[in-house]
Amino acid sequence: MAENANFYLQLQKSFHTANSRACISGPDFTELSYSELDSLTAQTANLLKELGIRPGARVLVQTPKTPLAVVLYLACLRSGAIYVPLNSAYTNEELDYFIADTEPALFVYDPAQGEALAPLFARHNIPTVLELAEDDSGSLFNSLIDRPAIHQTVPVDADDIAVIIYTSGTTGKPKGAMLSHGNLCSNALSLFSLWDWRADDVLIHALPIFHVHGLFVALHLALLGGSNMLFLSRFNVEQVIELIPRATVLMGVPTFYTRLLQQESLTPALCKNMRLFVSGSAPLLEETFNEFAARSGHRILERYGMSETGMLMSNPLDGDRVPGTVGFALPDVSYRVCDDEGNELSTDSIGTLQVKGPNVFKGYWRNPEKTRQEFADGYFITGDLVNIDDQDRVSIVGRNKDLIISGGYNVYPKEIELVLDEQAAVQESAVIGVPHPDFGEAVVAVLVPSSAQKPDTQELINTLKAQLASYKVPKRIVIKKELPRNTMGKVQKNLLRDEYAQLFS
Ligand code: MCA
Ligand code: AMP
Repeated sequence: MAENANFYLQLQKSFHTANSRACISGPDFTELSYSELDSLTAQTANLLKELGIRPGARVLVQTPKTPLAVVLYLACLRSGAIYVPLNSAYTNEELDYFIADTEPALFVYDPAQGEALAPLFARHNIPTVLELAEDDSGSLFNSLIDRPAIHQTVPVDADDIAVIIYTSGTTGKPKGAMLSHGNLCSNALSLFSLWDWRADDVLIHALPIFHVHGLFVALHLALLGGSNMLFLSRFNVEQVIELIPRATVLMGVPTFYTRLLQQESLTPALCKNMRLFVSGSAPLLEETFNEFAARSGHRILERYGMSETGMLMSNPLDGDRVPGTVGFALPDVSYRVCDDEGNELSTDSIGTLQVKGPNVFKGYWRNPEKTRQEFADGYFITGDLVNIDDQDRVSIVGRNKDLIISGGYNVYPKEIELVLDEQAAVQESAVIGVPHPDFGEAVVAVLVPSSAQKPDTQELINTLKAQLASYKVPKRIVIKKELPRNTMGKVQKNLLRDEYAQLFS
């Protein structure tokens, strides 16, 4: 019989070694040791079993970031259930789609949202719902009492799905990227070795745990190391400054670093125990890299990845970290660069990056058509435009997809344009990203009104806020008589981006 490829078993090796060492520490809760974490995941996995959550069943999760939320994720791995984390900013409209698409056996939610969720619970037949509040209280916690703290981790194949991460798309509807136990394990082990992770590393964990960066890269490395995490429910720059002297590693999106740079207390002396600052999820500006090096004494390590693939490229731990580049392919990642027709180019040309490796996902949930479209000859088409130098160092120079990255969150313009175009006051819209000093890029909507009367932009913002997560809502709406178009009739967003490039400067 094939070996049990459950990723939890890989993590559990370090849990046993770390034993009474602190795993999760934080300002708002009692410290959790590795042996306590292991027992709690066993109790939770036993609960899932009693609730009839079978391997392959979906567990949909939209909760605050707490220690028990980490336990729930690990318990899903242990049970062979498919964990589906959702951004806590998603509105009911967005949730409705995720519930219908995943047909969850269990939905774990924040009781603070309970009343608002009632219509959704009435509309969908979800077999079990449980609460998980920001202080870890609620029916999930209450249901664990008296559950046995021993659980036989469910056997899975490396290709069995562990997690579905939703990512939006150019057509507007989010798609669920299916990541297997093998995907998670290979990527975590690669990074663990590449970044020379140590048991005595102390990680400041200030990222959300519903995306790849916080859930996989940060959490997995700390757990594999049996290391201590200083766990914050969200990024708070003052708290991070306070924690830096006790920590060795911080992982963040570029906004973390631009906000840290605004703190006078950021000095080489403050950062003397740190060994690694990692940035990813969005481009890190060269000026941020340089300023941070001067102010902290550390050269940020920038790496690049995607929800569908986990991490793909990384600047070196030892050796030159070059600003504006994302470094080299991880050892088990192979790639090619192609033109728009899919013809392979020599690596010194600019083209779309395509990748292959044990980290590449198994396809989109219930969407074989989309999966087929995004692969070519076994390579996943990233949609990122790259340039690779003669040393094999990769720079992301653009995107072949209409995507805005705001504070590390991906925003697909189409999703917002669809809502705007439905409004009576709007004839047509174009949503673009423009440079923003805090979020890197900010969402801006350019509108052509349907009548001579100017639309009430605040009303439009309120309409958008009711339907879309707040980070997707434009930071500014501008009105124009018409949108620039090329001879094919396509809106020339590049011209709009140029026109409004200074909007936030
Ligand atoms: C919050 N707001 C935002 C964002 N975050 N608006 C645009 N972009 C954002 N990222 C909204 C809030 O809803 C609020 O709106 C207003 O902006 C002010 O919020 P603020 O308090 O400043 O925000 P915050 O709570 O401090 O959050 C900013 C943040 C956060 C710390 C940058 O967005 C964050 O943690 N981002 C990390 C995202 C991440 O983990 N990405 C990894 C994806 P209002 O006032 O109207 O309510 S994984 C990935 O991309 C790949 C695989 C990879 O390579 O890692
Ligand atoms: P997601 O869809 O959330 O997985 O976001 C993945 C996308 O984020 C990639 O396709 C890139 O466009 C972008 N990305 C991630 N890391 C970086 C980086 N270091 N530099 C530039 N873009 C990045």
